[in-house]
Amino acid sequence: MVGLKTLKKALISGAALAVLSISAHAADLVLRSSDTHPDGYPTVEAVKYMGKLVEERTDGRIGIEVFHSAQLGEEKDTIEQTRFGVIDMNRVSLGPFNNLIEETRVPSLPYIFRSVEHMHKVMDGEIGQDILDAFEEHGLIGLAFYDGGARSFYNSKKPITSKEDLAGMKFRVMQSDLFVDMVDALGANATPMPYGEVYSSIQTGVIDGAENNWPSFESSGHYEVAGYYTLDEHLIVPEVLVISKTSWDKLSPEDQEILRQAAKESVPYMRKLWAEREAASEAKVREAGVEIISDIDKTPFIEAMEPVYEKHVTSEKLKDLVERIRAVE
Ligand code: GTR
Repeated sequence: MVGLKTLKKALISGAALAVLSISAHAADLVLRSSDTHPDGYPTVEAVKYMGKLVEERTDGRIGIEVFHSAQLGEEKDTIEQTRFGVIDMNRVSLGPFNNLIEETRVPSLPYIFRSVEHMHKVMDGEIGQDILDAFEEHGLIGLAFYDGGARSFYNSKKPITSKEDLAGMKFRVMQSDLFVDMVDALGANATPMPYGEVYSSIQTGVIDGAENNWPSFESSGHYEVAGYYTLDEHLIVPEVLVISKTSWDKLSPEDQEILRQAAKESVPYMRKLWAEREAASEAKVREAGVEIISDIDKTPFIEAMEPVYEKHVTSEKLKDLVERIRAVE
């Protein structure tokens, strides 16, 4: 259910959008797409690339404008707005979908993927398609999965070299019950909060740290306030590009196909940018003097996740998805 507050917010942003969208694009129909990341980030560039393809293939009838840097709001709010057609498109992590779409919980499970390559194989195949299909009954069409690398813990207090070191520490997680339980199971305390509040929360000591991949750790500036990064790689959560079903249903089947195809073609482009950005971000963070702890035994972390799987893999459908993912070589 959408609360009144959410609706009001959506309407206000809608009005702001109407003004914002009288902009650079000459296309007859400009689809507005949200992203929390700054301009130049691989996800932002990939959606721009998709827009270029769409514009070319529709002879300029349809374009995409990316509103980066959370200009349209934080992920949880923009997801609601996309569901109600106030925002046309959205590039988000699967995390904030976990409470809404149960299928998204499975690829968000800690240590479900053995590697990024394993994640690619799963999400590029039939399982990925099944998960994309699950968005439709929630007012969204899933277009493509992007990469979000591997997420690890960082903090402002001390080097974490084992699971025991996490005891009692306070970490921000994305707004998903699954991630709250993940951090709790490791003996730490989880604080779900929007991405945009993390920097100041670490700086003022409201939390000790957070967890993310190299590019986000770097681009958000969190590394400036959290000098210890432990590569436990507990999550390899894919990111997703969705379009509002309201916007989708207004398109002809031919144009829908053009969008689907362009989204698909933006994936290898995104992955190339991602690999470059990962390396560049790591270099920048290391140069800034952040202490990187890479020699860490992941086994106790993996073992601690058993109750998290028990609690969140609740239906036969989800159990089946877990098994299918594990069976992918
Ligand atoms: C990033 C991800 C964002 C957002 C952010 C977060 O890695 O790309 O979509 O989910 O993490 O932690 O909120």
